[in-house]
Parts: sequence; C-alpha cells; structure tokens
Amino acid sequence: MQVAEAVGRALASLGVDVVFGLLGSGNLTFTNALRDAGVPFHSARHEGGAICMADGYARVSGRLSACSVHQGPGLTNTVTGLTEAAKSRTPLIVLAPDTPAAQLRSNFRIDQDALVEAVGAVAERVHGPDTAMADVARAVRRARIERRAVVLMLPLDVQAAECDPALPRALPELAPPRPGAVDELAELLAGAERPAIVAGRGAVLAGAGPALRELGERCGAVLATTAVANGLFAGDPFALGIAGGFSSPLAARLLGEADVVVAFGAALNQWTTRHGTLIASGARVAQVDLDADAIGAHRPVDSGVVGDARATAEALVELLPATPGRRSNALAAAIAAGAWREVPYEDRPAPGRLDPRTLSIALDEMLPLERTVVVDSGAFMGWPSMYLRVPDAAGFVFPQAFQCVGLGLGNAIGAALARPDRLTVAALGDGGALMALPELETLGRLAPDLLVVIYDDAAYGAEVHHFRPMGQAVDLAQFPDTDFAALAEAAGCRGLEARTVDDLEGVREWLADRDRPLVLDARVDPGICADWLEEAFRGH
Ligand SMILES: Cc1ncc(C[n+]2csc(CCOP(=O)(O)OP(=O)(O)O)c2C)c(N)n1
Repeated sequence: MQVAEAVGRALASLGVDVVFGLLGSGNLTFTNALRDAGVPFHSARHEGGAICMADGYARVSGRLSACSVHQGPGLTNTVTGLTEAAKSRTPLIVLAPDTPAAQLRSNFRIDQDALVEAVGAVAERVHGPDTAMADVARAVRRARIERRAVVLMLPLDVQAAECDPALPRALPELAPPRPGAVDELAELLAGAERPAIVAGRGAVLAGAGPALRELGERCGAVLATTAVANGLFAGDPFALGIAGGFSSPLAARLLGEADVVVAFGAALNQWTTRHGTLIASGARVAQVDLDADAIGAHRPVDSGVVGDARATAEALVELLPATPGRRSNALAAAIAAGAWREVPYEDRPAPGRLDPRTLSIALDEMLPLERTVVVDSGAFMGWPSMYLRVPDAAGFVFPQAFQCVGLGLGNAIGAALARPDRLTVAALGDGGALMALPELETLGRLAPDLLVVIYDDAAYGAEVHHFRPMGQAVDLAQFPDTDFAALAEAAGCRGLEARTVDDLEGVREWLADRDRPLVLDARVDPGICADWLEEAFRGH
C-alpha cells in the first residue's frame, strides 16, 4: 500500500476523531484515506482557520483532532493558530506534507521543522516507508501523552513509496503519577480560617472538579478558577467565578481575605492574581501541579506538591477533618448577590449604541444555558467572560495563551462541531471578526448551531482605550462602520444588526428557528471601557 494511504488509515485507527484542513496536491491522498476510513473532514477557507477549528474541537471534546494542509505556504498559514495550540498544550496533530529532500529548488521548500519548533510545536516526521507506521504511532502518542501540538511532516517522495500498513503494537495507557507527600499541604489547610482554592486548566484536564468541590466543602474554602478553567465549579454556592481581572468586586474582596490560597493546576500568573494584588501579602500560598517547573514560577509559594490535581485533592479529603472554615449560609447568599450581573452600573450608552454589559446580560438571559462560549481577544473580552454563564468547564473556550486577536471564530466552529448538542456562542470584536472573515463562508456552509456576537465598536478598542487617555492619536485604530449583517447573509448565515435592547428580539426569534448560524452585529458604545483593561495592559 502507498505510504500516503497507509498513513491516513493508521491515523483513523489511532483515534483521530476529525480533520479540518484545506486541500492541496500534497495532502489530498492521505486526507482522502482518512475520510474513507470514516474520519469526517471539514474544509476551512484558510489554513489559519483550520488550525483554530482543530484547536477548538480538541478543547471541547477532549479528543484528538487533526489539521491537514499543503506543504510550505499551507503550513506557514497555520503558524499563528499553531502557536496558540502549542502554548495551551492542546493535543492535536497537523499533517503537513514536505518537499522531498532532493528537491533543493522547489518553490515550496522551507525548513518546516525549524518553523514549527520555533513556536513550541513538536516536529515529527515520516522518515521512510519502513518506519512510516511507527512514525505515525509515535506522533499520535506524543500529541496525546505529552499534550502537545505535533506537526507530522510527510515528504512527498515517502508518501508515494510502498509500505506495509501494519501498525506497531500499541503501548499501554498510563495513569497520572501519584502525588508526593501531601501532609504539609494538609497541615496548611487544616490551620486555615479562610481558605481559597483556585483551579486552573491542569485541574480541568485531571477531571478534578468533583474532588475539589469536596475538598472545598471539607475545609470550608471558597472556590475560584483561572479564566481558562471558567465553569469548573458552575452551580456551587461557594464558587466565586474567575480569579483575576474578571473577578467581581465581591470575589476580589473574598480572595483578598483568604489566609491560605491553594492553586491546583494553575500557574498563579499575573492574570489570575492581578499582578499579585488579589492575594493578601500575609496569605500562605501553595501550588499543586504535575509540572515541577510550574511551582513557584510566577510568585513565591510556601508549599508545593508535584502531582495530579484530582489525586492530590482526593488525598487531602482523606486527611482533613471537616470544618466550616469560611463557609456559612450568609456567605453563600452574599456570593449569589455579588455576581457581576447584580453589580450596578449606569446604562446610558451613546445614542444608537448598546452598553456591552446590557447586551451581555440580555443575551445571558435569552440563550439556553446548555451553551459553549468561545471568546476571542480584544478589549471586549471581559464582557462575555463576566456576564455569560457556562454550564461547565467544557462550555468555555478561551484561546488567549498567545494573546492573539482573530482566533475566536475558528475555535468556535470547531467547538460547535464537537458539541452539536449545545448552542455555541462566539464572542468576537469587529477587528477579530474581520481577521477571520474567510471562515464566515465555512460557518454558512457547515451551518453548525452557532451564534456569533460581534461587540462592534468600529475600532481596535483595546488600543483606543489604552492610548487615548495618554493624549496619543488613536485615529489609526478607528474605522468606518462595517455591515456585518450583510457580510453574514452573503456568506449563507443570518445577519442581524442591534443598536437597542429591543433589536435583540431578533435573537429570540432566531432561537426559536435556528435554520442557519446567526451573526449579531451588536453596535456597542466605543466609549465604554472595562476596569480590568488598564490592569491587563501592565502585562504587556
Ligand atoms: C494578531 C494580533 N494583532 C494585533 C494585536 C494587538 N491587539 C490587541 S487587542 C486589539 C484590538 C482588537 O480589536 P477588536 O477585535 O475589534 O476588539 P476590541 O479591542 O475593539 O474590543 C489589537 C489590534 C493582537 N493581540 N493580535
């Protein structure tokens, strides 16, 4: 069998769940083989969109996704989204043909290995027909076990050679390592009067949510998550939501009052701690992480455990006596009354413009709670993160590890295909929406159950809000209005422009009859700036 065909079949049998991509001469044969082996293929209109779709799909489903591209320019087009996936440790596999070693003058020739390694992805290669099946198995295993974005190079001459399609014997599944000694941490928590637990993506990946809820109950802690782990404690009466810039005033106060803060699978970086200010200077801090390097990387800690978040939480529950700690009915009532939606604000937007808070609250009430919220980067991104509830951690996709604008729409399309049982809500800025414009056609064509909300301030609002108060000219970051509703209709979606809360009735009508994805062009007041933004710019 030809290597190209054998590779496609092997990837299917090794558990690749879906392929996003864009076809060129170099990737057609193995992509067809994957499709023929039962793996769905979804065509994007730009490789930058395809990689984001693979990323969003993997984040929401927890399964392995692939992205199939042409060699050379097809691969360079993936690099920004690939960087985000690599930094976020999304396990995915990019299938990239490569110029044959002997074709020194090919137009397509670049050093593909160096390119992808430079952004933190893993370069793997099908070296020859004799090693092809072992090479594919190794690439898939590294993506899954190491949680890495792996790029599998497939030189065209090797693809065309004949090989034996038999896969090597599968290696065993590995359980996470048992945590080391937890006695010190147990002692720290047992002595706490006002403990706080902060869970990050490591806790989500470990499936630690239920164990951490139990631990919180056992030691009387308040619960919070990092932004990427938003939703992990959904519905818990002692959950404060996101720790960091997006924390409500009450959540910030309660976190600041904690005498012991324990982070599970969370780096405690400047975003989660508001540059350290969210944790009291006298508080004792501990970190639990699978990666020894992560412990104390962003701030000093008093105690550390190298171990799986779930196993460590379970071990702590065994060791700790039950105490109410910080918890009481009055505290639960205060937390319920202190959510963002309850925090008063002056709703007086400029004429013909929406207050982004009012928009977000109205949507939160209108949309089914069974939802996946995907947030692009930009000044607007706090609004959906603060006001749109999510049912669980899989219901929130926050591709911000590279702080890159424009990845949200692709991630949302991938997320929607991963969870067709949920409504996917893509929250974008007008700048991010225009960067991802080719994928509007993909959205209309694939027609998943998806609502795009564009927080449209006709500007790169982040830059305007940051530089205008300094007296700098910001007109280069401001634009005439874009008619997103017309663009959406042209691409096969529904389009709706909203300038008032009454205009949002169109969303309600769409909800009742979702024949196509809806693009809501919400004209928001460009003058309204979130408090967290200035703080965020310090992390620049
Ligand atoms: C790819 C990329 N280009 C530029 C930037 C710098 N940048 C950060 S926020 C922002 C504005 C994005 O505008 P928009 O999507 O409309 O959101 P807004 O800030 O207006 O809410 C820009 C250009 C970036 N982070 N990523």
